[in-house]
Amino acid sequence: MAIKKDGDFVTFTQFVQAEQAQYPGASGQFSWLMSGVALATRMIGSYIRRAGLIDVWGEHGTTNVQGETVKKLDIMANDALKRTLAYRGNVGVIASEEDDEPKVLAEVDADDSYIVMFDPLDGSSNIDVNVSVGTIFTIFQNPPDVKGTEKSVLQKGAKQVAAGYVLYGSSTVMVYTAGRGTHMFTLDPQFGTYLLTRENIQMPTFAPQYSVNEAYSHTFPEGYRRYIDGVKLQDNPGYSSRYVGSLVADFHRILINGGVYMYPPTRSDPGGKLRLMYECNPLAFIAEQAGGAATNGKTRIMELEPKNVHDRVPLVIGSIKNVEEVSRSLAAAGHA
Ligand code: AHM
Ligand code: MG
Repeated sequence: MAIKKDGDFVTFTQFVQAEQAQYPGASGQFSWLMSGVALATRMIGSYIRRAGLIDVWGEHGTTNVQGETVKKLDIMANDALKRTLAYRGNVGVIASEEDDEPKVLAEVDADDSYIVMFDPLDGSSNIDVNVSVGTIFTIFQNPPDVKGTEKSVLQKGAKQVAAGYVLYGSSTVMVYTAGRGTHMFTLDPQFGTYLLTRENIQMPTFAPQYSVNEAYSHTFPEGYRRYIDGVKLQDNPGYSSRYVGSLVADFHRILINGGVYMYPPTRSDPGGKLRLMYECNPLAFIAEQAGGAATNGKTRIMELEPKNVHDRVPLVIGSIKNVEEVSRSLAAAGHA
C-alpha cells in the first residue's frame, strides 16, 4: 500500500485513512472510530505508567460478571474506552469484558456504524507487580436491520472488520489488522502518537516454543498432555517454554518469534478460560492475517458461533505448524 508520508514516519491515523481510501465511498467514519480507540489506549497507557504514583494499585472490592475480582485500573481502562467511544457518534453498541451486558451507545442505523468490543485491561492481575498488560479490541459492522443488542453483537469472528491490541510493555505497541495484513505501531512518547514500525508482519511458520500454564496440566485433556510430554522429549529442535500470564504479552512474543500459546480446558474452567469475543476472536484475526492459525482444538476460532457475549473457549494459537502439531495430538487422543 502506498502511504503518503509526513516527514519520515507514518502515523496510525494516516495508515488507517490510507487503507480506507482503497474502499470507494468510504466516509471516514471508520478512521474517526479508530482514532478514538487509539486515544483511549494512550490514556490507559498513561494510567499504567503512573500506577503506584496515583492510587490505582489493588482491588476495587467488587467482582465482575465473570465472578473475578475487579482491579481499580480495570475500571479506569473500561471508562476510558467507553467515554472516548461515546463521543464518536458512529458506535452503535459497545461490549466490554467488564460489563454485564452490551450497551447501546447510540441508535445509529447508518451503514457505516460499528460495534466495538474490548477487554480493556487484559492480564490485570499483573499490574501490581509491574508486568506487561494489554488492551484487546475488535470491531464489527453494526447491522442496522437486526433488532436487539444481543442479536447484533453475536457475530462470528470471521465477520470482524478490524481487530487489534495494545501491549503496555517496555514500549507501548499497537498491533492492528483490518483484513489487509497485520501491522505494528509503536507509541512515540514524545509525539504522543503511534508510528508505523512494522508493516505486514509474518509470524514464523514454526518455532520450538510453547506457552501454557503448566501447573494445570494434570487437569488438561489427554491430547494436550501428550503434546506437552512429546515436545519435551524432542532434542532437535529442543523446545523451551515461556509463560507471562498476560495473554497479550504471551501472544505478542509468539507473533514475533513464533511458537504456540494454549489455554486448554482445565478442571476449574472445563470450557476454557479465555473469552471468545473479547480475547480469542481478535487475536485469531491478527494471527491469521500474519500467516498463523487459531483453533479451539477442533474448529477454527473465527468460525465459532457465539451463543453469549461472554462465551469462553479453549484456545490454541500461533505458528501454523505448531498449531497443526497440537491439533494432530488432540485428534490422535480422540478430541477432534
Ligand atoms: P483477564 O486479565 O482479562 O481476566 O484475562 C485472562 C488472563 C490472560 O491475560 C492470561 O493469559 C490468563 O488469564 C492467565 O490465566 P492463568 O493465571 O489461569 O494462567
Ligand atoms: Mg480483563
